[in-house]
Amino acid sequence: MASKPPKSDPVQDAPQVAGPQHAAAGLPAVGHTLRVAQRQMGVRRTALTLLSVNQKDGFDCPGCAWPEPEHRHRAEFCENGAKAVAEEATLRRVTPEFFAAHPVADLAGRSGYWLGQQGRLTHPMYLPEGGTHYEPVTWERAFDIIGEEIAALGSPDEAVFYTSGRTSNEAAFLYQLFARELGTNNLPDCSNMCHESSGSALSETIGIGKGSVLLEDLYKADLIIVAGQNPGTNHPRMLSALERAKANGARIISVNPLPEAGLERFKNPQTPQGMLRGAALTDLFLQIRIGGDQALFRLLNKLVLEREGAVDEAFVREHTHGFEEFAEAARAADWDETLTATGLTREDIDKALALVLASERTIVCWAMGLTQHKHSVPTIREIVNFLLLRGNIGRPGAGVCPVRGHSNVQGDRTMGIFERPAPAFLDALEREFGFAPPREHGYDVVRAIRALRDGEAKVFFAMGGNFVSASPDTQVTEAAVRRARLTVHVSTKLNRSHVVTGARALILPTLGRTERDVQGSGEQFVTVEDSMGMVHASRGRLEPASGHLLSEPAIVCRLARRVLGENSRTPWEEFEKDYATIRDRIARVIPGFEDFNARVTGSAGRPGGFALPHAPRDERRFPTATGKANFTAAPVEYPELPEGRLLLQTLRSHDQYNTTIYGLDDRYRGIRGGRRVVLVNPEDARALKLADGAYVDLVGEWKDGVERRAPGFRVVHYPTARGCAAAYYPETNVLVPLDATADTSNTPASKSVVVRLEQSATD
Ligand SMILES: Nc1nc2c(c(=O)[nH]1)N[C@H]1C(S)=C(S)[C@@H](COP(=O)(O)OP(=O)(O)OC[C@H]3O[C@@H](n4cnc5c(=O)[nH]c(N)nc54)[C@H](O)[C@@H]3O)O[C@H]1N2
Ligand SMILES: Nc1nc2c(c(=O)[nH]1)N[C@H]1C(S)=C(S)[C@@H](COP(=O)(O)OP(=O)(O)OC[C@H]3O[C@@H](n4cnc5c(=O)[nH]c(N)nc54)[C@H](O)[C@@H]3O)O[C@H]1N2
Ligand SMILES: [Mo]
Repeated sequence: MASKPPKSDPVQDAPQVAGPQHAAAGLPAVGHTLRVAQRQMGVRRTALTLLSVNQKDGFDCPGCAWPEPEHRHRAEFCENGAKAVAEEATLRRVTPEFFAAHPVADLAGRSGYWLGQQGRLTHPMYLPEGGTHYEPVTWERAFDIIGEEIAALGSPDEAVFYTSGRTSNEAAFLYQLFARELGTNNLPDCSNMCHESSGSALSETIGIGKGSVLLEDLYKADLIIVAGQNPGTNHPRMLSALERAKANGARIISVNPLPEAGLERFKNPQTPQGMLRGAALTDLFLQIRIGGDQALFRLLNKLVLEREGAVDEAFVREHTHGFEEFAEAARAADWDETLTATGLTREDIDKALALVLASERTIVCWAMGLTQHKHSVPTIREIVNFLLLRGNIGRPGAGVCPVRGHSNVQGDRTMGIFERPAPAFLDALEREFGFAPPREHGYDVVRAIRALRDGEAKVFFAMGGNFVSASPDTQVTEAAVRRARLTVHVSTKLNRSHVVTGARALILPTLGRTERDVQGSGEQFVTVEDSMGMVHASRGRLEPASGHLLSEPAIVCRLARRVLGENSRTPWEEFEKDYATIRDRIARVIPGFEDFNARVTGSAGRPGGFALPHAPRDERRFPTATGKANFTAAPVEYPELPEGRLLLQTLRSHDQYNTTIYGLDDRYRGIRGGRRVVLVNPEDARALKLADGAYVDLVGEWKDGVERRAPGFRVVHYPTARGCAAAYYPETNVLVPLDATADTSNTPASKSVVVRLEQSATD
């Protein structure tokens, strides 16, 4: 039996602390997985559901974007994938009766955890202007309301269309087509807060904003550097790949302010010996200060340049541009400055250098620890410099590996979810659909919030996600969203964005990945693209959570018909009926998708999907402005820390999926029963006179002089790098200033927030 959702809230946030663990996965993870899943789904549904995750005839795991190995285990899922599935396949329901019993004002006082635990949304719901409760509404009336508000806008650019990264390729393609036929490029997405810095840095330097390695490259690498990533929690299946790479002789360096259990040792739950002993993964742990990575790679580059014969000169000559300028900047790198910026020792860096020089095939993997700083783009460019120097792009076992978050965030971008679309993409849309797409760039996430705040955007529509909680500067963002005329959320589960609304609001409940999707032409499947550019099908098997749900493609088609009417020549009705007709159009618009339907269903030979082309990886061709891979030479930056302050990173616990909180434990970090904790190095804590267990307010300090405060965090003495602190997102998003973003990519700098810790009034 599935259990009932929690009644009480706020839940007792009383963290208990036991100190960090040194290994991830293994037996406790298996037991934990089954317990969590059964609580939401009951025993039978748990077994049925978990067995079809990531199988060739099953659905793509909504957990993360890590690719599926070719030889899949019968249970190709991980603890956290199972939790993501259980959240969606839960038997709990949020019905019209629930909304009748809970005024919106009451729901706005609940925690995100409580809201999410209530279950799946079952009916379209409407909050009229001045209303106190959401009321059930028909789909037709819902589309009419959106149509009315869009018609009342002064310009289509007063509407914003956000996307989270779970949306399928088919739905994403239709959604951007709809927005552009309406006349706007206002298509912000979660990527703006996530890997935008990777995309910006890579497009400029190698000519394509995606990673250049496939799974088999990891198995061939000599050296894998994992920087700013916590795969034990966020990409658990990556640990199996790292384990296999190690067995083949790879060495692993992890670069992180925190010792993360998953990277230390991995107990593979799919092998008996793995369960018992596990494999040590990290050979060298560089406990870096937050934001020190650019300085580290710059110095490594200098040291490689100084070493006779270490540079791949033929590659540099033939395939790159800008070497001289870069080399000059790198030679000027300064040891002392690097040691200050990184907090590392000379010995650490010498050891790293030895591993770098011993490796013929090097891969660098990274995630949010590198992308969410002011100087993220130059940091990632420096990693590209590092790889180019020794010819480590465009050959087996080597390359750049930004590890994506949401399971289809990369695919959504490929489908055109982007506020700054390439002219060639718009030309292709124009040819195929016979309309003139808008050419002016639209709003990204931060710009969309400013536009809402300033009254320049009035309709906010979200395809999934939890915009209000995921975005920075919570108070500013909430006030901005409340100024909208209309907010609309296509969602599976209740979240805070449904209760912080515009004058009018709609919740449109949709099918999840796990559910059967039947349309006019029969049962449908959708497609997704993983972090390594592999495209494959995803087909749900479960009965939908309610008979009133529409699929995401169906919602877009009906919305487009209602809003665009006679102005659109696009066959929306046909698209809704048969998703294969959407894929036929994708095949004609987006390079790499030729013969899409045949290749993804396997009738053209290889079953289980295909790899998108990647010129640098496949042919060492770099489609940049110079036609070569570009070395770059930005000045080294690192965060400045005033006396008595700490640099706070806002990160994920083991029991959450972004703003979805599964539970209150962070097992690998030894924290249980609460989320309001701040991890502080014991030396720093001593200097600040903060005992373990003391309660503090985190107070943000930024150049705008505005005080941003997150009250009531328990201090945990924890072995993080000196001067650094860590606390969970989204509770700490109140501290991230809207305007504190990465240069070029405009990604909120949510991993380097200067804070002071003040004793809580209640302490
Ligand atoms: N279970 C689960 N899986 C997920 C998610 C989830 O919330 N839960 N989220 C998904 C999404 S959308 C994403 S983007 C990914 C996120 O995956 P991660 O990027 O692994 O997620 P974070 O928890 O933000 O962890 C950031 C890591 O970077 C380190 N770090 C912080 N600052 C620095 C720095 O300056 N330098 C270096 N070298 N390291 C630093 C932190 O200590 C931490 O280990 O995971 C995806 N998968
Ligand atoms: N401070 C700080 N802020 C951050 C980050 C950080 O590290 N620190 N990380 C950033 C990152 S990397 C990201 S990616 C963003 C995440 O930002 P979002 O993607 O906006 O947030 P999520 O929490 O993943 O969205 C969860 C909601 O998605 C809905 N949902 C789930 N599945 C489906 C589905 O199949 N279809 C539809 N339509 N809806 C569905 C559910 O209603 C659920 O409540 O947050 C960013 N914000
Ligand atoms: Mo993300």
